[in-house]
Amino acid sequence: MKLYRTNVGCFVENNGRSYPVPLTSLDKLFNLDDLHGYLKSIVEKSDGVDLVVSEIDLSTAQILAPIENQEVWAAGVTYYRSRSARMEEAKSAGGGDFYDRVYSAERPELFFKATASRVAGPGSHVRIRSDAKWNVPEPELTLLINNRGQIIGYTVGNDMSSRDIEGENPLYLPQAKVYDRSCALGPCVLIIPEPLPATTPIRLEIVRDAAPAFSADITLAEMKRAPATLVEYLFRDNSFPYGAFLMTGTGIVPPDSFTLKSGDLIRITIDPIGTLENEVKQGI
Ligand code: DO4
Ligand code: MG
Repeated sequence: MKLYRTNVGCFVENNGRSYPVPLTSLDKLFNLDDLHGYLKSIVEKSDGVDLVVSEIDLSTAQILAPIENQEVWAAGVTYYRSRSARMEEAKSAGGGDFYDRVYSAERPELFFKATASRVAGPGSHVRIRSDAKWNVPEPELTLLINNRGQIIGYTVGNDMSSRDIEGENPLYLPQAKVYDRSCALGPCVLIIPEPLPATTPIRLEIVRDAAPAFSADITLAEMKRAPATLVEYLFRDNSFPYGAFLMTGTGIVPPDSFTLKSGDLIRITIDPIGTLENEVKQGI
């Protein structure tokens, strides 16, 4: 079941039909005892009944990022490709070794990524920071976790990153990662009681001047760490009264010669969830 946040309230979509959700606060929805059961009951109550056709429906609404008061955190170096790319970019700063060590350490890399005000929704724009020259999107499966530390859903995330700033000195990571519109989430949250299969593909496409500029795929099977372990570390001695989003790291890094430009279109698809599409802007 897919949960959408829109400019006219929340909707649940199931088998191609959408239904308004009476409880419209995500902060409340995410902490329900059984969100999946609640959404299922909305679908079941409405199915087979002649619905009063509402003027408001999902097809005409503006879809927003599925976030209210949740913090967004991110895991890093959870795929071998990310470890190698970071080691290369930090070599001249002498910091490459850290990435190799964190890849195999028991404790994962976790960092603060965004608050709702810094998150772009589907169809809106993400930003490149004005003082960065080498920038990439990072397509990441993103977990939705309730205030009890349970994974209750999944969305598509883009952890926009400035590789030149991050590579200059690992201590610059927060500046490379956290700025206005450095994060995109959406288009919905897939609320399912069971984990996504390891065969789930993540696809990144970058379109420049209406032509493909880069594309790649990976599956969750290549992730080094289990989502539940990442969540366990995030929630250790840390409370999230409204729940949290946790981006699980990127397994796709474009070649070192590639940098994003204003006007590029980033498309990230995780099949059971959907496609998150954002245009890139710099200096706006
Ligand atoms: O260690 C720096 C950030 C890593 C990251 O964001 C990722 O692997 O996705
Ligand atoms: Mg990342």
